[in-house]
Amino acid sequence: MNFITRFYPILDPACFPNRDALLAAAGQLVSVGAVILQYRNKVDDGGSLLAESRRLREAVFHYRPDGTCRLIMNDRADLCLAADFDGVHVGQLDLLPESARRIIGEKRWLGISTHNFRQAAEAEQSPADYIAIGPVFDTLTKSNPDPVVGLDGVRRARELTSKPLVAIGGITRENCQAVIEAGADAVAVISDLVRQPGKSAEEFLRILG
Ligand code: 3NM
Repeated sequence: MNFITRFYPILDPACFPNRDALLAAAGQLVSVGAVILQYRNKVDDGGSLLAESRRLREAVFHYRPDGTCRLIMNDRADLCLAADFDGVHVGQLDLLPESARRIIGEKRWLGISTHNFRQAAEAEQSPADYIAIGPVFDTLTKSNPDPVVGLDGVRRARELTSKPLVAIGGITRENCQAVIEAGADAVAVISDLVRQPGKSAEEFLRILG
């Protein structure tokens, strides 16, 4: 199966000076052609998270009223439903994929983060729709990141799974093509979008084709 796009932007409020900047970034990403967007908020309480998710959804719908940009909630299957997002992405310390699937149902997307081959092999057997592998390169964005897996890690993960494979961690416009060539279906990006989201997204989309 091919992933819907090679470019998977993630918006994390911790990377932006304020919340208006985050919403503006969402609008820019979507208006230049991003068709998936993950909201990753590791700090706020559930109520604030839900309120911001709804604003994010409105901002995205403003540019894509046809709903063709899929919104993915990080970690929280309950908020995925409450905010009417299109899917949830869980980590190794979040709900098990089976539990997340029970909450979100069959139609919404489920992604899972993996950081080594044992986890990737387990994820292959899980109800996840796609598997993320990382960190591919050094990253300053994630606190306590797992050891870097490198391009070799992407290649080995590719051999382990037939599900769509999303690579994450330290991916930039400079190295993204190599990550795709190593076997990833898509690259997930946080920090290389922050300074100029629209311009950066356009460049990713152009490079990745
Ligand atoms: N997850 P940047 S690495 C959110 O290894 C996240 O699963 C990772 O941010 C993993 O593009 C990471 O700024 C951070 O490096 C990605």
